[in-house]
Amino acid sequence: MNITSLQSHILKGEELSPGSTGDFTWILSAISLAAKAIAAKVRMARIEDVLGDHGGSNVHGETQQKLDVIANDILMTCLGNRPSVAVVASEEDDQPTILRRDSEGGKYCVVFDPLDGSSNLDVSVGVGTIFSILRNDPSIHGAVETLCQTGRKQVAAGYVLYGSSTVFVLTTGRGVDMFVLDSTIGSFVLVKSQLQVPTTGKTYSVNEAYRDTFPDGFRRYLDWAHQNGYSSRYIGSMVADVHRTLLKGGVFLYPPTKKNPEGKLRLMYEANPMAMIMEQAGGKALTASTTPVSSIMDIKPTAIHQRTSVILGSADEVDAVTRHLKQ
Ligand code: FBP
Repeated sequence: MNITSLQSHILKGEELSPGSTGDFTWILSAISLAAKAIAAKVRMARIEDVLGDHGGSNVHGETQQKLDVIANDILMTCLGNRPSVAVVASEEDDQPTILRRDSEGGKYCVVFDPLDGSSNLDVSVGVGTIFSILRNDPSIHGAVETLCQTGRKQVAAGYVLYGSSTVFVLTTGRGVDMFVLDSTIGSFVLVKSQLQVPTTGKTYSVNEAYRDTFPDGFRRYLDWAHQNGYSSRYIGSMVADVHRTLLKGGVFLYPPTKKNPEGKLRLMYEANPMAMIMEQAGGKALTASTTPVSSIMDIKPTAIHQRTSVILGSADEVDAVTRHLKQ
């Protein structure tokens, strides 16, 4: 039986990069270790009684779930043990954390959303971890300045979906690979390499409850989709909605709304990593927070927790949305 583990797959990838030192592989092994620990916590959450509010709120003023804090601690610990990580930033922390400075090494930085969609935990709906790996530039001293690189600068990006199975989807800029956690051997096993998103898919994914506060173009698109036999799927957990879109085709949208005129989802650790995955899989990832609509990965960030609107998925379906935005 031919089993390719995440570790061996990454090591093989390293052979393709002359001069690679293994630092990068070490970081990905930290993220996969953290993912296994978080998966176990999510699965046992109701039994171990770690569901519900933590009692505090995060920098976004959102109620923090107990598991948000647990997942954040697990990732911080696993990444903190890796000498090649200089700076980390999390959705749950107001400020980035500098782990190592200049001469202490640290070639890379990691930004992440430890538990995306955590408001769905209580009802056992799929949640996920999203991460983005960037290079550290020791000539830049400020942690925020170091991290504020466009999505095009991402060295790798991915997510872990804690759903009916635990799925790890990764890109290092050479296509998209999918792994599933085989708990009998405790390893993420390669199940699909060079994954391509279908070019079309008659499914849109958006919270239509906010429809009346969307810009006109999005409302025109939804009317057109209704008249053209589209179906709607919305879980309310970005990782789960994007994963379905990646495998089945369609489009995932989070437009500007009255409540979030610049969009709700966070650029650095939600939109950028998902955009890299989608583009590497042959899809598209755009934002309507710029005029004209542009690629999410071309946005120059100015803040760690900045938000953006999101239109991503199958190339033809993203084009169908933008056609209506331009009218
Ligand atoms: P967090 O849970 O990490 O804050 O993520 C935000 C999120 O839950 C996404 O996963 C999801 O796509 C979106 O917000 C749902 O928003 P809404 O409830 O407004 O539709």
